[in-house]
Amino acid sequence: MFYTTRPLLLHSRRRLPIEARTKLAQDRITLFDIPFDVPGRALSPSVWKTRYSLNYKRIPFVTQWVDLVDVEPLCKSLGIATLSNRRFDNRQLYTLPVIYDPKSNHIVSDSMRIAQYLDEEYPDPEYPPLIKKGTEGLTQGFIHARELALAPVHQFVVPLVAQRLHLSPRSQEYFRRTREMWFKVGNLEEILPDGDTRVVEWGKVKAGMDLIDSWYRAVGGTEGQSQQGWIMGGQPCFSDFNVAAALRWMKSVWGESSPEWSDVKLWNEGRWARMLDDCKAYENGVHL
Ligand SMILES: N[C@@H](CCC(=O)N[C@@H](CS)C(=O)NCC(=O)O)C(=O)O
Repeated sequence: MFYTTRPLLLHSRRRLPIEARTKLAQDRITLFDIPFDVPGRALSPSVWKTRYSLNYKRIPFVTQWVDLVDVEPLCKSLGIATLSNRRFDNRQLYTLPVIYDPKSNHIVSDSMRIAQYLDEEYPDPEYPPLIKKGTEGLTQGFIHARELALAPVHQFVVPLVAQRLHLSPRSQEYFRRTREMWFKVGNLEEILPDGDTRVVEWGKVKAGMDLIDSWYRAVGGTEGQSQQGWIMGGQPCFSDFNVAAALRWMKSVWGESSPEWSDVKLWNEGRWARMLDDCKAYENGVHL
């Protein structure tokens, strides 16, 4: 793998040993991401949370592409893991995003911890905050509730990732095998609902989006009719990027003119299409 193999330490933030530093850019942050065959290569929803975060704060970074199947060895070699108890096959699941920041010589994993790290190291007012001080717990609660609300969409997206988006052959095999284990099916296509089940399950996706929409409508007043696009009011924050990253993933995998996206973009008075449009401003990086 990239770096010397060290004993596994489960940290979500640590200083990088000296011998590993020389292999990474020293003039800007490195963001580790998984390459897919989509324009721009970046598709992973969790890594998009960090892309949006870095771009929103206008912090320059470079992407280091890591095959999906190499995420675990990379993280082990860096001595970094997400502190989640998510497991596959009784094993710790190693995930991206991970960043390396030469400014502090820290390596940080997990999109929420990265956002907190960026706010500490690149503070307000020079850099806009991702998570306002004092709202860390609320943000974590929002993210958890958002994940539960959108859980029904996975069955409509994950099989299509395997069918349409080509990873390297090793990663393609890994993606199918791990997701079949995750959903407890022999073949990933089994989870894609059809017929009457599809109607019922699609209704659950709509109910999830309606629930999230109700949180946005509550912003800024008691009327429940707010048209403001961001959950904290005037400016976007990490919670918004969490929603936008999920939407972006759905739209990229289904395709702009798919029946699925054609539905979603009309739901909730077009809120979701508008949100993705507004987030376009944070899609491209800052170049030195
Ligand atoms: N809570 C984590 C979740 C990260 C996550 O699930 N990342 C996926 C990519 S979207 C991953 O790296 N999966 C590795 C694998 O499936 O082996 C975060 O937001 O950082």
